[in-house]
Amino acid sequence: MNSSTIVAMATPAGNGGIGIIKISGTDAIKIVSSIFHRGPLHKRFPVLKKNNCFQLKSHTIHHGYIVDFENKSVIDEILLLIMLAPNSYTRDDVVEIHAHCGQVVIQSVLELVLKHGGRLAEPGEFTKRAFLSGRIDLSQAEAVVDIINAKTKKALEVATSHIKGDFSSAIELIRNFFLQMSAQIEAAIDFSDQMDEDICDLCQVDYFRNNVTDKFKALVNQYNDSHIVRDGFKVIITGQPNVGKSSIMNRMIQRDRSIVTSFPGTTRDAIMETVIIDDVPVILTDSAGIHETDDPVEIIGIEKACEHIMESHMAIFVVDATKCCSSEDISIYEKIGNKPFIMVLNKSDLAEKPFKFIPPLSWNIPKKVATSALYNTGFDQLRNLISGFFSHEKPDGPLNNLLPNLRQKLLMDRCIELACFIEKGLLDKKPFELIAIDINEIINLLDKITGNVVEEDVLDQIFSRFCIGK
Ligand SMILES: Nc1nc2c(ncn2[C@@H]2O[C@H](COP(=O)(O)OP(=O)(O)O)[C@@H](O)[C@H]2O)c(=O)[nH]1
Ligand SMILES: [Mg+2]
Repeated sequence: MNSSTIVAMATPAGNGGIGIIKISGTDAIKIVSSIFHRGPLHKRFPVLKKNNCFQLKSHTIHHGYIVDFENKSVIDEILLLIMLAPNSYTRDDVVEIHAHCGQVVIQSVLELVLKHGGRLAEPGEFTKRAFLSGRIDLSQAEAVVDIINAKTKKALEVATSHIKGDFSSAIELIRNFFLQMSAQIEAAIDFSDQMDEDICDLCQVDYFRNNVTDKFKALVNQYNDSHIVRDGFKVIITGQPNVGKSSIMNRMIQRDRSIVTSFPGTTRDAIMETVIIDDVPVILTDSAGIHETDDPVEIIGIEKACEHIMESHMAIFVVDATKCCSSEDISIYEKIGNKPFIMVLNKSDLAEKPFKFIPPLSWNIPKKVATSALYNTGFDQLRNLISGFFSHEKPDGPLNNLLPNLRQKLLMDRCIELACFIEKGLLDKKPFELIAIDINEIINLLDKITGNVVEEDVLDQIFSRFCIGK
């Protein structure tokens, strides 16, 4: 059991029907016992009485009130859910308080729990406890974030398959293969004088390739082919100030998210929104217009915009169709560098054909489209062009749910390298002692994938992606 008792709001902040406050840890029951009045309150003469929650059975729901007994004040009428260790998400005692969802109510309940010995949970700390208690493995914990973040049905399907443990089982199968192979090799080393080499049947090169190397490769290919289905395709909208970047963003997401004005330099912070195109989450970033400026805030915005260009899969390079290509457009073209991009000639409603904007002959422009963000024209074509960029990265057939995440894929890249070494070692009849070293390293990597062995900083990194209260 964990020593400290953690508390957090498990539902999103804001006003709503119900807000859930989750408490987990050794003192969870003690804490609610000192703040919970069970049952109805007499309307005219309410008698406030602490309830001994240690008597309540696991997995039961109770109606009552959260009360600050010290100040004799009732905070909210609530439902209390009790889930006793070890049959809970964290395997500790867990209590959920279902209160009304208003900022002040939730804040008051949280403060009361903190006053009675709770501590605010870190992001992902409930799931981290579920992992540390052995209830779920690491890839299942990571799938919890994926479920929360899933933007498409397919992404959700992959995440739920991971949480069921399908991915971990696939890894476990390969790990078992190595454990058996390792045992055979140990025996072969120990009894090398008495045993025929062929006794190590798992060491046949073809057998090894089918059961290990090809399986690793299939998983990594699956990542390369399909990860954008889950992780999204990042698109930056860039160009000079006032060309209509924010208007294009708003048209793409079909609502007014970015501020649009006729004043250049309005957008400073990068604004991100996701749209679904052809079942793929496309993460659009509207950024500051790139040009020469002395405004220090704008300069920071422009630096951020350039960083986003680097991080994106592709750029939408917006130019003003009514204007000639300027030295600033040329400098933006250079910043885009080798990234794939679509040239968008915006404000086409104001422009006469042929457009004034003529890109230099030296530019390599694979795709371009004329739009009017004002009159909403050209956007179906723009969406089609974007999807053309990732269609080859999308699986043709149904997506296999065994889709590793980036962390797992990078570990698997190393597994493939080692598996190829082992294959070669087996072919060249290298001493088993040498092969055993690589096998141990692979087992170690597989343990990192599932989280059987994992460093603290990796854990911190994984759980920092969570929201508070999960
Ligand atoms: N006529 C016309 N005006 C546009 C179009 N797109 C944007 N604008 C206007 O151009 C100005 C700058 O737009 P904005 O989206 O803020 O540009 P940004 O600085 O590149 O983000 C605003 O006044 C918009 O209303 C368009 O396609 N046609
Ligand atoms: Mg803007």
